[in-house]
Amino acid sequence: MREMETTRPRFPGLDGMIAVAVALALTELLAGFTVRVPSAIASVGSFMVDYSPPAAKDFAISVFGTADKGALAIGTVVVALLLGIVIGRLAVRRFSIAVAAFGLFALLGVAAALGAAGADPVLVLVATPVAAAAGLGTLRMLYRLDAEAFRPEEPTDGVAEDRARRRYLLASAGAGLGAAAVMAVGRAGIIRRSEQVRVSTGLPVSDNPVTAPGANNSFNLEGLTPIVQHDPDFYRIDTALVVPIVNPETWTLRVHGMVEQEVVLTLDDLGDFEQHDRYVTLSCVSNEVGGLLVGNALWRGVRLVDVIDRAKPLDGAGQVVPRSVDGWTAGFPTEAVYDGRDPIIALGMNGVPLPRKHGFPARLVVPGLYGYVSATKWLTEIEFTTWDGFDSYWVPRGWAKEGPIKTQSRIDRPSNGETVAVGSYTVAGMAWAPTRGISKVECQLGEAEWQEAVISVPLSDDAWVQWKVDIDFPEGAHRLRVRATDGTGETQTSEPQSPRPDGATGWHVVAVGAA
Ligand SMILES: Nc1nc2c(c(=O)[nH]1)N[C@H]1C(S)=C(S)[C@@H](COP(=O)(O)O)O[C@H]1N2
Ligand SMILES: [Mo]
Repeated sequence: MREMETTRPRFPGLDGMIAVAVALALTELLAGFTVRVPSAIASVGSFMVDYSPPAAKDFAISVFGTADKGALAIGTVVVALLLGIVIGRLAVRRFSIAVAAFGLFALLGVAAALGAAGADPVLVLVATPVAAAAGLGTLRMLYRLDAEAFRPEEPTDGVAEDRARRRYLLASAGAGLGAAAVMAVGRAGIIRRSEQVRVSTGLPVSDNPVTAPGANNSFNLEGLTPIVQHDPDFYRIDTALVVPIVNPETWTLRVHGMVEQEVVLTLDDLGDFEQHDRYVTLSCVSNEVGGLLVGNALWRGVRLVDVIDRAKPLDGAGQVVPRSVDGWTAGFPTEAVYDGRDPIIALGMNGVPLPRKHGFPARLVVPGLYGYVSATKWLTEIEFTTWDGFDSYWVPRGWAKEGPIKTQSRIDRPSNGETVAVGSYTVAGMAWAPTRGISKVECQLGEAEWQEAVISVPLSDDAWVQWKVDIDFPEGAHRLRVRATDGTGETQTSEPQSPRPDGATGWHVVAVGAA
């Protein structure tokens, strides 16, 4: 039994794991220095997402939801480390297995990285194999020290063995911790660089949007949502488990498909178009009645129609399909470009270039349509096709093909379950019906008469409003509800419906105690 172990390493799995960590950390470090080498973790992560079964992906999205998608990066690292354990154990017998595995890692890394926007092929071709070679070298070294440390047949006074073990411990711990530190430095570099690049693009920055009259909290009430929401308070929803880092210098927007003239524009080209500022409220179709997946911002950018006029869509091109750098698609009727809602390709949000999580360098904002059919972030393509010719990302997953935003209202204060003092209390909240505007908001305590609320000066018909109304609360437990009427005179339906397939309906109700 003992003889069979001879000079084999005792912890080949651990050795393999550390070796993989070293290789990954090196690619991450390089990616931290230059945007021209994409992060291997991000590339492999997106690769896994692209090639995982849709059900698994939907599951991950529903689990992680709006949470920070650092989860996928961590998941990718964990999977890679587990693979490292397998490689380490297999390669004990034949080192060529490790060579093949790391070679494959390099090949996949190169393939994934070259697919990423803004990658420099030469740098990628050099960097990835170097990282793989470093991983292999680490494995070879650890195997040797490992085997020496636990050589069973050595007649020993204990001293040499102790020294060998210490050497192995130092080498493995050093390589492992070193890899973790290098990876952290790389990550931090990636994030810092992408921020620098974003801020230095010289993209149009609007005059201070929050000084516009009524642009903030018109009523100055505690607990009431501000009218203009700033990142990071602005909700975030997307399928991007790793937030894409787009290099604005190499980014392009291609308008193609059923058009007379294919058009390719750089960010500078877009900067040459006339810039427009629009307050538009964006809502997620998944927003429950009373939910927080809705927000309002000042978007600055180029009118979609100005860009599309250059391409000249053909007759029958009934659908606009905006696609992101990571392949996500929305889809909406071409009519929406011309019917007066005037969608924009936004480059700025609230006076600064689009934050990365909200689609840097460009996204679509189409007033009156839920985000899932319209608001493509990290936009890179606009394709024209027929209405029936394509179903965008969420449509085959059980959501409606058309997604007009429904009129909604929400009570912000008091919050559900809150107890207020007996007597008069100012109830307040938000209401929205993008493109139609809000004409009336009413509140009802129990079965009492509906009371009309005061509405803030609307920033536009596309933007939500704040509302408030003083209500007299007698002692006891109450039910308080709200309903809004849009600019066409239609009151939101009281009929409750869940978000799937085309947006929740019903009146927001909160339970309030008065004492
Ligand atoms: N590239 C991309 N764009 C996307 C999505 C996405 O998953 N990927 N999700 C859409 C959905 S469902 C919504 S509600 C809005 C949310 O935009 P926000 O995160 O800026 O609030 O983005 C839309 N744009
Ligand atoms: Mo959404």
